[in-house]
Amino acid sequence: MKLKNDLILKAAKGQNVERTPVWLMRQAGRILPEYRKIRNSLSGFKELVETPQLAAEVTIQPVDILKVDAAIIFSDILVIPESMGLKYEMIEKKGPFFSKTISNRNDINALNVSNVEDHLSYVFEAIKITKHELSGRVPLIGFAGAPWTILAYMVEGQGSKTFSKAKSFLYREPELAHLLLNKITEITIKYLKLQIKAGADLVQVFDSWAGILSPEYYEEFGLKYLEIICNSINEVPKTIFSKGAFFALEKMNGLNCETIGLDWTMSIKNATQTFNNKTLQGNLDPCVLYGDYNTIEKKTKEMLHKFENYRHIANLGHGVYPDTDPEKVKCFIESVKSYK
Ligand code: 1CP
Repeated sequence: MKLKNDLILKAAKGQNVERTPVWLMRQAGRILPEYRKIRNSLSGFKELVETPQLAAEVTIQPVDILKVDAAIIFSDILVIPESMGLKYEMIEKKGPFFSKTISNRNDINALNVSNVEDHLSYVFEAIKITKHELSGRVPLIGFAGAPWTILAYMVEGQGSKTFSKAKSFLYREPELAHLLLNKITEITIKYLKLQIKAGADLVQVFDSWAGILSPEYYEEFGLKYLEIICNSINEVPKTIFSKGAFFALEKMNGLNCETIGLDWTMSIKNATQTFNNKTLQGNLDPCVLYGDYNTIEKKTKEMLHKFENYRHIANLGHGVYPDTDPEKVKCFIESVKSYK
């Protein structure tokens, strides 16, 4: 089906656009009362993720309500460890929890990288339904976690401020870490290709914990695998978002991807001088949306001004915080759309 609004695809490919496209990381979720209504009628987050018709419905909500220029499929990066054999629970107000974690070679050998088509069939089904129901209004973004970020959860077993268990695994067992990263990379490539086959128009890889590694370690345990993923996927434009990895931007210029996500700590001036032949995505501080309407409009326009004449997809520098007022989110989106 032909897309009626393909701004984000054009911007990703560096083609001329009549205005900057805009969407928000974590736009499908708790900021919307319409989402909470569906979510509260279910046993939990996982039931929503695993019920394709409902996952499609909450994926489309931000397109209808917020008028963003792209939808992102409602799922989580943690479906990949689960497909490999580590089941996760999503604990209310706390986050993900894995009762089984990875600590030795036997644990890694026991992981399964096949049958992702069956294990995650609910994701592909949700993508097909979403594409059908969007009927070309906006493109659909598929996604996965980056191998390092997925390893971090598989070793740590839950969210953490420092991920010191996961980081210490890299220092204590570098060979096993590479073995695990190779397995995650292999299944992630299959997973992204299946999302594209099901209808994803563009894919984003989230390396949420990139910024806790040293530059040397991020190159060895992070970028190396992002490079393999980028080189293996050529069907649609790819975005790499390495949160906190300001130290790696120069190296990331060499990745075979169209778009690089920037968080709000990264200097736009620095980034526009570092990259060539890439689109940049981001990077308003999510906390700007706690400001009043004038501040949101002013800060958004200042950001757009700094990206002027550069290939750009407007977004926040990380996911929108759950207690953000949807009216403030609309103000951000309107400010991008009305920018001249
Ligand atoms: O109660 C709820 O409804 C659960 C909250 C929630 C939601 C809405 C979680 C738990 N995941 C999601 C959906 C989700 N996760 C999306 C949906 C699409 C969208 O963006 O609108 C996406 C892209 C993700 C990706 C994700 N999950 C990342 C990478 C992006 C990022 O924010 O850095 C990470 C790190 C996760 C793990 C995760 N899932 C949920 C939580 C609370 C966490 C973080 C836990 C931690 O602190 O480590």
